[in-house]
Amino acid sequence: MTDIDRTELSPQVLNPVALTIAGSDPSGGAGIQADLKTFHQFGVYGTTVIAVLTVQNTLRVSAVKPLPASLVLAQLNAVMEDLLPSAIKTGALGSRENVEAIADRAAKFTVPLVVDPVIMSKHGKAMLDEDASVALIQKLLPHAFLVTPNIPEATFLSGVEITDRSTMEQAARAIGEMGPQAVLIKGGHLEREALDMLLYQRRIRTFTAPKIQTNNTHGTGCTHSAAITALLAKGVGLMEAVEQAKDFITRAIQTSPRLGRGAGPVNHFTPV
Ligand code: PXL
Repeated sequence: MTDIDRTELSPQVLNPVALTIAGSDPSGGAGIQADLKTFHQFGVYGTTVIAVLTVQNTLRVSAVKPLPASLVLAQLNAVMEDLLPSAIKTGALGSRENVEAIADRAAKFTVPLVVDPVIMSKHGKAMLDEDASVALIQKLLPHAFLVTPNIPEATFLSGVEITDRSTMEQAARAIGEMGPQAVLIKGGHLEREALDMLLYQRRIRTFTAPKIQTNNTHGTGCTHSAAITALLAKGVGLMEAVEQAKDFITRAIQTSPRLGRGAGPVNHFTPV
């Protein structure tokens, strides 16, 4: 077998770059920290724009402090002029000003944008106020390639109460009308099975996994959407990316390391 001379390959091929614009979770399980660990696990070089600082651990979220939009944009400019991400995701953005500033820039992104519409933390703490949520719907979603709400977020965005496949599809189509090219509703909050539903090019596809009974699901949404973003950054097609990311997050929940005294993180060391 001949060795590949890695110096001949461009760094972009060896390590695609992904960017996350999100909130910091000092306990390391969610937000920017989860995104970076996930990008790394998929062999993707992670870059970050911090939009919100949270004070939290596995037991509680005690503060959510959005950064000024000027500072968020300055971070974004620093990354974008230099590192050329091939996929971008947003998580907790914290304020209407931040949502609008990012949406403005997203209009000019030429790579896929994954919007994880973080509105509420697992502990029920608001991560985005009403004003900012309206801006997210009206200004950011139209620039999204993919939006990845869980059931409560999909219900909030669409106004459809989701109880089964048919209402899930109704919600997905309603969110699709808001402008993203694709919608993935994640059914981890459903009772029987973790059924995710993807709407893409008007067609519905479902992805199922057994529901895992565990309290250790902190950062599941961030990790899941970061996995999809990493795969898109590597040039994997959407359907394949959604399927592979579902498999990754299922195994990451199954093997959660039981860290912390509350809702612990998923296993970011899960093999890809
Ligand atoms: O999982 C949503 C989420 C996203 N981003 C940050 C968070 C949380 C939930 O706690 O803290 C920073």
